[in-house]
Amino acid sequence: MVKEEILKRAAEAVLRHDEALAKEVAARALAEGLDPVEVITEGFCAGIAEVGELFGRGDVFLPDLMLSSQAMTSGIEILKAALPQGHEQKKGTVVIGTVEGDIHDVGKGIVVSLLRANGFEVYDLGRDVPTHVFIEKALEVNADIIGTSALLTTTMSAQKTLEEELSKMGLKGRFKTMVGGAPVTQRWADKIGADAYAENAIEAVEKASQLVSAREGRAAV
Ligand code: B12
Repeated sequence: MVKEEILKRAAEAVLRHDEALAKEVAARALAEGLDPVEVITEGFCAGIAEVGELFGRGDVFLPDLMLSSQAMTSGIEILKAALPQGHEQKKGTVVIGTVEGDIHDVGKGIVVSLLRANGFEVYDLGRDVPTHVFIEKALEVNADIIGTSALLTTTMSAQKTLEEELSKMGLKGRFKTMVGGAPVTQRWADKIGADAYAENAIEAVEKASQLVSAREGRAAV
C-alpha cells in the first residue's frame, strides 16, 4: 500500500471512530517501513483535526469526539512503541503535563514520546496538573525544563500562573518553560514570558534542545 493511501486511511479511521482500522493501519505503516512520526502527524492528527472542526461547527457531538480520540490513541500507541528508546547520553530533564482543568493529553503524549526518543529524561505528570505540582516535581528532579500543555482557551491561563509562581518563588531563571497545545501561540508565549513555544512535537524537541544548549552555554561561561 502506498504512503498516501496509508495516511488517508489513518485519518479515515479517526473520522469513522474505527479502532480496529486504526490499529490495522498503524501496523501496516510499520510493516511498510513508514516513518511513525509522519503517520502520526499527517495521518491520525489530520483526522482528529477534521473531527475537531466538525465538533466546533456542531456537526458532530462529544461522544463522537471521544470515540474518535480513542481510535486515534489506539493507532498512535502502536506507532509510539516503534520510536527509538532514548540515547546513551542524557540531553536534559523535562517535567511535563497538561494544566489544571484540562484533560486533553494525546498531543502531550506525543511530545513526551518524541522527547524520550531524542534522549531527554521526561517526567510525565499526566493531565489536570495543578501549578504547584509542576514546580514541586521540577525541584525534586532538578529539571531543566517545565513543559505545559493547554488545549482549552479557558485553561491557557494556567501557563501564565506558572510563570507568575516561578517568579514569586525566585525560580524563573532556574527552570526554562515551554508551552504548547492547539490554542497556544508564540505570541501567547511571549506575552506570559515563557521561554519557548512549539507548534508540534517535532518542534518541541528542537526547542527543548535549544533551551538545554543555551543553559549549558551559560553554565560554561
Ligand atoms: C480529542 C479531543 C477531546 C478529547 C480529549 C481526549 C484526550 N485524552 O486527550 C475529549 C473528548 C475528552 C475532549 C473533551 C473536551 N473538549 Co476537546 N478536543 C479534542 C480535539 C478534537 C483534538 C485534540 C487532540 O488530541 N489533537 C491531536 C493532538 C496531536 O494535537 P495537540 O493536542 O494540539 O498537540 C500537538 C501540539 O499542540 C503540540 N503540543 C501539545 N502539547 C504540548 C505541550 C508542549 C510543552 C509543547 C511544546 C507542545 C505541545 O504538540 C502536539 C503534537 O504535535 C480538539 C480539536 C483541536 N483542534 O485541537 C478538541 C477541542 C480542544 N476540545 C474542545 C472542547 C470544548 C472540549 C470540552 C470542553 C467539550 C465538552 N463540552 O465537554 C471537553 C473539555 C474537557 C476538559 N476539561 O479538558 C474545544 C476547545 C475550544 C476552546 N476554545 O477552548 C476543541 C478545540 C474542539 C472545538 N473545535 O471546539 N476533547
